[in-house]
Amino acid sequence: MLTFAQGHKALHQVLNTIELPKLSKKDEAIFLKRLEQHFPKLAQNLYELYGDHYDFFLHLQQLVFTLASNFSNRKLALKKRDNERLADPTWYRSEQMLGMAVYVDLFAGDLKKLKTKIPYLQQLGVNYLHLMPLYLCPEGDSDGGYAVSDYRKVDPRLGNEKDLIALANALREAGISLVLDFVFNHTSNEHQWATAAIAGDPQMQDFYYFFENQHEVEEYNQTCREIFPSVRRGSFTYIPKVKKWVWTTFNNFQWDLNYSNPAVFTAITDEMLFLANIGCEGLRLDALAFVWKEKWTSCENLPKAHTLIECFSTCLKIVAPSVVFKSEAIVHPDEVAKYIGKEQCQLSYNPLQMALLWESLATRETKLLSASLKKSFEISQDCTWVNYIRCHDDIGWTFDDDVAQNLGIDGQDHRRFLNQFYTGRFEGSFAQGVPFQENPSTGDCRVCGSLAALSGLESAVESNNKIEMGLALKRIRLLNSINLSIGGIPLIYQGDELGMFNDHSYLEDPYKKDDSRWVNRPQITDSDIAEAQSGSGVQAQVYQDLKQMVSIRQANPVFGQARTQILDTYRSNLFAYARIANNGDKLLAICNFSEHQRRIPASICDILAAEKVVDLLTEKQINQYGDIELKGYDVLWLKTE
Ligand code: OTU
Repeated sequence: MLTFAQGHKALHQVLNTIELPKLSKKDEAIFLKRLEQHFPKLAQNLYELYGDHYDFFLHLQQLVFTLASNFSNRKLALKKRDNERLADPTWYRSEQMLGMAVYVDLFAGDLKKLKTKIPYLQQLGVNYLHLMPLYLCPEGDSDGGYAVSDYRKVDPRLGNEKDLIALANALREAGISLVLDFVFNHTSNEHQWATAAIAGDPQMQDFYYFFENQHEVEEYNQTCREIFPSVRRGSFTYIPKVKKWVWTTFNNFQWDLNYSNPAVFTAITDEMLFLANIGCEGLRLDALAFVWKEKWTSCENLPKAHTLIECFSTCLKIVAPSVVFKSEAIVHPDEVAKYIGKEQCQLSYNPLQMALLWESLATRETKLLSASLKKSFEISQDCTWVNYIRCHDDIGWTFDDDVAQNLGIDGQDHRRFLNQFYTGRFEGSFAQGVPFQENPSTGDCRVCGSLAALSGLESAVESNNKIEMGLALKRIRLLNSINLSIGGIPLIYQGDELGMFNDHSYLEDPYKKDDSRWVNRPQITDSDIAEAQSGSGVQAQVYQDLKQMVSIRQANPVFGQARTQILDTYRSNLFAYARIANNGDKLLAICNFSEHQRRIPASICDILAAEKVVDLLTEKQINQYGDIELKGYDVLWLKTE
């Protein structure tokens, strides 16, 4: 272990032995101050990871140099943004926040054209835009861009580096925070590190996990989960050219980086800071659960993965403090929580809530949702959830089996039911999802499909069933209402705001046909947008409902920095929560997950302690005597006048 004082001493030894790149007097003062503040802890953490390397000090020197060069490359406008964010560190907790995730090509065509979509985003109130990976990647299958061949180059099909900078600037001027992917668990097999490794360069082979011995590979396979079992069994791919196995958690062309090598940490830090200097304000940490590996463990969520992420986060604090991390840990809720904190990720996807909203919609029961969120919703006040209903990936049925068990639910059986339900195999299901990665040995599977397809709108329209259409629209509104009000950044996935259906055209594409996640990655045309904005069909209804709720959210600070309390409704179909702001401002949300009318005693409003209570969605006053009545899938947003 290194003490804080030793970390501090190490900093001064480094500064005395390297020459920093030229910085202005003012910048040098800022940089040195930030080093003083953050480096000792960084050195302590790095020592925990790499202290047994004989050349540890050399790596510290290289790291400080990398930090300084990236700081000197940082544009004035971004340094200004750094200061603004340092003065308002929890900006992401504001009620104004509304996110959208889009593929550049599917949403706009290319980066230049995406600029012309800014007014559309603004009309909806979007001020956080996650662009799916847009870096150079293999031409055929690239896992939707998650196999990066060069972090500094833009996929030429989308534009070039200049277009990206221009877009980042335009977004910033429009008040929209850009979020980019930091795909740091793996590179593509076409990255120059990988091609050098294939050519036999031992240093570059050390950037990945190579094994000569199949027996060793099998040992790891015994304890590691298979993520894409229909692609390949086990986690390794044989590379005949070097007669070795390489670690590939995901596809064969996605090579896991070897973070037990300190040179990899420094090299990836350099890439990360390059991305920060493009002008993004958030980095999505892709597949962060897998970044540290140890024999005879699951190689997921290991303590040193957290140390590593803290190291990256500290480097950002030194060079680009306005940039925050978003955790993409789609794992057990207790493990999700461990990535959340000022020291690691300020933002985190909320996969538990996502999965359980769908679970409640299928079962019409809210007990698992309520009990799970009671246990896991509360996180540090410095951080925030990124709430979502759908994303570009599949839905995995993540919840805590012990919480389920206490409610008499068998986790494994229940997951099987949910898969059956959402792939439309369960009788009476409204959903039209598609299975993903069915595991032949375990029978596990996950589900893909758009919001409209999974909530029954697609099948209702196909069968021209008006009643079903009405119900499906209410289900979509219900899910959106929770996403917008429960606390966190609501993140809309491209096309779901327009009620778009599944897109089966991927089956025609040889590079996509085996990956059913493409069913929920539709091309969005101008006429889709026009139809939703001014048409009169179901798509327009989805869009208008959402827009109405967004404007209510953005007009009421109680949707922002307020605590969330999950309430007991003692009604199996009802879900309720309160938002309680420090200034006493309160909101009470009540949702009916059944298609039938339900009642609840109006005394639930006591939490608001007010004489006059109004539903923000209908502007109607609530009679606080007797029962409150909710029609099928109704939502109430109750507030004091
Ligand atoms: C992520 O997802 C991305 O979101 C996927 O689109 C990528 O294919 C993948 O990484 C590889 O880059 O397994 O099914 O616990 O669940 O990181 C999606 C985290 C995934 C994993 C998640 C991964």
